[in-house]
Amino acid sequence: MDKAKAKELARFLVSAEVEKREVLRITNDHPELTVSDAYEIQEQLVQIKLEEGYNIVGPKMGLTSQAKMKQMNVSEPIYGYIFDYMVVNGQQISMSDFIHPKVEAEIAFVLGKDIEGPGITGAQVLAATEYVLPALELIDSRYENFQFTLPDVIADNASSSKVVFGTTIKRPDNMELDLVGVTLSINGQIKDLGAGAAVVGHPANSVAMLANMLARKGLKLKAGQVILTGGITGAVMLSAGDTVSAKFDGLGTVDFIVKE
Ligand code: 0L1
Ligand code: MG
Repeated sequence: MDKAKAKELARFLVSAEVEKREVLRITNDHPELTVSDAYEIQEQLVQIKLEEGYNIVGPKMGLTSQAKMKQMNVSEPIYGYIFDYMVVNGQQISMSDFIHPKVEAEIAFVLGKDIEGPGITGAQVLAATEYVLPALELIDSRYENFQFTLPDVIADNASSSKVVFGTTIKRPDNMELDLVGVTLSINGQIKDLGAGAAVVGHPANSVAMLANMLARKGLKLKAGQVILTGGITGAVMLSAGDTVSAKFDGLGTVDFIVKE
């Protein structure tokens, strides 16, 4: 795709994010957009954020559950990026910072050394991991009614919006992360639950797939980055007044409240 066009579409999506305004899918006007074009738009979006002075906290994986992959008719997850301005300080978010947020419970990885694909395995990821921690990711598609095609959502930085990290950190050595159970409750009611295995069989597999996908672009995972591996639970819509709490076996809880 023409670089100028990719930049124009990235600017369109950034302005929708900044103005918290839902927009029509970019594939409405550009039905020819491929997945590769979409990643070029995402790269331009990342470049805009970096030029604005924001920093990358780490990449994230999306569409890692069988259900989401089936729904989007894909066999591979997608990736996007979490920036420093997306990290919630404290335990409160405001509806006015979003268009139509949803929350999903995830396990995040922090690597102790760089990992470069291709051919990376989950076992190699675990050996290179410094620690894991629980997280609640807030996704907020910029598209009308949270509906999109695969190129749309990739261009839109995989719906990334905010993230609330938990404070429990654990080395993964003695944990079976695929067996870690998670409940996601809103206002005291369990809305969804799952186990780490919901994330492409094991959250470390998700990081390995990410390393291998980035390698196609000549990129690698870097030590110190915080990597979101994908939803263990489904994504649940939020409303003002909600109290959100996720319990992770062996990894504590992550809580926040939703203000107007
Ligand atoms: O983090 C995610 O899994 C989001 C991926 C994009 C699809 C969505 O917005 O549900
Ligand atoms: Mg996610």
